[in-house]
Amino acid sequence: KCQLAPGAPLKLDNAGDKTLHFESRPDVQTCTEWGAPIIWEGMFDPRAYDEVHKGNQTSVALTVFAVGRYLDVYLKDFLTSAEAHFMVGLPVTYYVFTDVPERVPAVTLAPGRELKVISEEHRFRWQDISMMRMKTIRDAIDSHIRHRNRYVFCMDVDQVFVGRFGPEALGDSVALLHSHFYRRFKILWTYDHNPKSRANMLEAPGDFYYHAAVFGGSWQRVREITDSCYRTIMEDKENGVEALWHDESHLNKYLWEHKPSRVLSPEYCWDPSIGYRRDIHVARLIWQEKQYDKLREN
Ligand code: 2GW
Ligand code: MN
Repeated sequence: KCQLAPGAPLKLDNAGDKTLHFESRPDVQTCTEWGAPIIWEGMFDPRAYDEVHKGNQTSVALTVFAVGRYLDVYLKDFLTSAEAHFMVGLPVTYYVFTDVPERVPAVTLAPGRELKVISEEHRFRWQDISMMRMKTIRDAIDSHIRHRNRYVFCMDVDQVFVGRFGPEALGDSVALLHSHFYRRFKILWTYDHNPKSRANMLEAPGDFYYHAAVFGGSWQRVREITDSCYRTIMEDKENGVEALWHDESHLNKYLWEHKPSRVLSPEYCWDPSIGYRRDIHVARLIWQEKQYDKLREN
């Protein structure tokens, strides 16, 4: 629908009196069927985005969970690298949810940036640690985020920033293309197909396979996303089922029913073990290795 010739302006972001253009890229899909831009390196002018959002002092929340051993293994690198690459120059509030607040590492933050530690229980099953993030984020939006931050990003902690992750990624509701599936046939996507689960995609062809390691949007939209996913997760629990990929399955179902306004290319969460891909011009955030021997406690 809006796959344009290279160099043609694709979609406009209005930021106050300034208009920001996207360019298309010939080798990749740069727009969804419903008209949302898919952001790839080369499509935007980073300086223009920085200028507008610094001018507006756009405030961004970044939520991250570091429960149990994940804190010691991943949190420090995540936060340190975020200071170097995530929304640099903008006011950012990190919300760290953990059961071991005393072990949160000291990280030097740039002016205007702050870190809040919020207690989170250590749930017995890791699937619940992951899924119950939806409820915890919803509650934190109500108690803290909506008073401070216009936008929210919710991320896994087992990853590290290695390149710019800037305000070009901000939008009303933002979803990420999963780096393992963006070039693969739909039949390989790991949607849930259990008729008993609220996350099932039996009647839905699906648009993309989104990765739950990064999603975001305005606090209002992220509240809706997390509230809805939490409710469908709880319905599944009452029915004694669990979706194939836990919260990620529920998020994919939600995003089928409520299309994101902006989609991030896999550059925004790349798995380096995939190796070289011609269409990946930059890595911004990369997966860390799983250290299951250290991490799986149950
Ligand atoms: C998770 C799995 C096995 C053992 C421990 C944990 C665990 C996760 C934990 O002990 N402590 C903890 O804080 N977490 C948090 O949950 C942490 O923020 C982590 O990044 C997140 C998701 O777990 P993770 O990163 O091990 O799962 P992935 O990388 O396989 O994630 C995908 O699938 C998940 C559902 O199974 C989620 O949807 C996730 O968003 C996806 O990226
Ligand atoms: Mn992860």
